[in-house]
Amino acid sequence: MNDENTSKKPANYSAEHITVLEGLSPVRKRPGMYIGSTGPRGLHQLVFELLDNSIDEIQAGYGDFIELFIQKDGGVTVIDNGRGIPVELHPKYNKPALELVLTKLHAGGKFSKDLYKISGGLHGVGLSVVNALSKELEVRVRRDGKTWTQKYEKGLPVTPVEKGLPTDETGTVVIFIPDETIFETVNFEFDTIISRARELAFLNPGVKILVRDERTGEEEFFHFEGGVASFVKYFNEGKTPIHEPFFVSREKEGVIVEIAIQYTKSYNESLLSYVNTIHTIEGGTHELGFRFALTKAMGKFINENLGKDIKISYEDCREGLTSIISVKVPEPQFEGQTKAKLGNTEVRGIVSEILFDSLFDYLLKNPSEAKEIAGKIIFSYNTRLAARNAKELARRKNALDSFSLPGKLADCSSKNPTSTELFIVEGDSAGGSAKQGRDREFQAVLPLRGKILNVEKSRLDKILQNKEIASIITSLGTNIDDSFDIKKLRYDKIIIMTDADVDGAHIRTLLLTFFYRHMKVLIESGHVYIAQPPLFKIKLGSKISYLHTEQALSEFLKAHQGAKYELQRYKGLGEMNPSQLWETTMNPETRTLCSVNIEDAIESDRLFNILMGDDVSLRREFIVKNALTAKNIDV
Ligand code: 0RA
Repeated sequence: MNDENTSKKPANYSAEHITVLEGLSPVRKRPGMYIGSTGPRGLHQLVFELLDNSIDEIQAGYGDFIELFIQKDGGVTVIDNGRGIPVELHPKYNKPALELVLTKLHAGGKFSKDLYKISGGLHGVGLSVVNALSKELEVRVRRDGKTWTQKYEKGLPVTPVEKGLPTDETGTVVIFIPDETIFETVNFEFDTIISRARELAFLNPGVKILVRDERTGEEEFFHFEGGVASFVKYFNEGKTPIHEPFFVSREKEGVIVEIAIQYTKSYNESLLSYVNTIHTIEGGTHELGFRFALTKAMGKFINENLGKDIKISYEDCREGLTSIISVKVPEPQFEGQTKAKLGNTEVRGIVSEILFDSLFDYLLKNPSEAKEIAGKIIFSYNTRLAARNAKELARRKNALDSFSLPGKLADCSSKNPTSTELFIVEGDSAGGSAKQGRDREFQAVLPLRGKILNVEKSRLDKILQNKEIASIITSLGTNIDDSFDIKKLRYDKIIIMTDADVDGAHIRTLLLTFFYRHMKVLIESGHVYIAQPPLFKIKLGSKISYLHTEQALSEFLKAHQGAKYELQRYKGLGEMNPSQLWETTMNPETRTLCSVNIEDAIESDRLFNILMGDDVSLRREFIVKNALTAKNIDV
């Protein structure tokens, strides 16, 4: 960065600082390019350009007031008490600087790139653009003890720069009448002009602006020492604020940041952001920094100073919030549809740092205000969470109610809910055997993935979000909790079929607990069963027997002492082929089923809590002990 590229203008400013690019014919050819349109907006843009020029001069530290008159003849006069536009001859062009400023695009040292410039104007082409689009324009400069005047028509000088009466004041006067051959309308609106004047007065504290409509005698005067803090109060008129505005004005790395915040009892959020006094309706990096810092400061205060432990988001901070953000950036990059979005990435961090520090400090130093604001935010947070939960529940229940059955369900042909059975089978391979071995007329099979085991550490409400559990609920058709309806049950028997090992016991516990907590009636009305696959297959000659317990095995061996036999121990359902599975576990003629009663389920629930606990050895012990303790009730 060179010396000139700072926030101060060179003290000695004269004609040679002015760089000249081109004449004004492009402006008259394509006015829309320079002022947006030739409609009412474009017309008023002429006035705004002049206001911006005078504001820039005052912001540079010269002068303090602007007077604006809408004349009876349809013209407008803008007066300021700045230094006055330089009038010296430019050495290269041999013309007064004043004339160059008015007749050349981009002419105007205060706007050339290497000098710091903060202006909402059209990159400094403002005055010459106004001149180009005016039927008549007169400029008067008071400077160096003298008065200087020059007149133009459609951008061309019709008089030289003329020296007038001596004066000890300084400043610039521009009087213009818009060219009605360019504009669709040349009628200036008082309201449009005063609202921009008011906005500029808020954004440039200290500047005094008088606006008078000579056509009607109406007059408004704006002067706000409070800057954006005054703006926020003005904006909140008619609402009920809950505290005096928070306000910060600081500079960092050449960027000036001014922010005012005031919460009201209204439900709406209003956020106005400005870059170099341009209203950035599309937001940008300054707004991002603002949102981030507001949320962070409020979150830190709520958690560290109010003893909460919550994670708020900007959404929670919006209700009743009115904020004005004004930043002044040396070289703004505007993006977006209407070029009304700030793109400079560095601004995000600058704004957020300044706001976070000052806002957190404010909260600490103003405890009663802080409590009011924080209370509002915590309330919003709770409301948002409750709404989200309700929505999630509704969504979940809807999904569970849905008519579409899970893809993994191999349903039975019969739709008679008093004679059908659903086998809930652990693992895809056992599921495959069960599907092949079943009687598809009345037996349905729903295989569960081992994934269900991973939920052991989850809370039960999390388990409800488990895909496997969801497929059970839709298969049964009953829904859960308050929405449970036994009349919608699609099967008579719900049969849990798991391996006779620790994992099998675990998954069974989980399922029983789930039924107990969310479908209690299903158990109470005796619809839930546990399949009893055999532990052993024993072959004596050509005779095959299946045994379910160790005890049965030793009795069998005692009874057939000395005989030659082949023994197979089943480690899982998957080791049986479909016909064996049918024969031993699924065929109602030969199988053993264990009916689950409410006590079993209560025990499962207790077990579940232990399984959820952190004591690994206790957990292990319980699983092993309870793996096969279900009472055998023949059905
Ligand atoms: C160029 C250079 C200087 C001031 C201005 C332009 C200037 C322009 C306008 C437009 C409306 N009011 C204005 N006031 C000043 C700096 C002159 C110096 O260094 O003395």
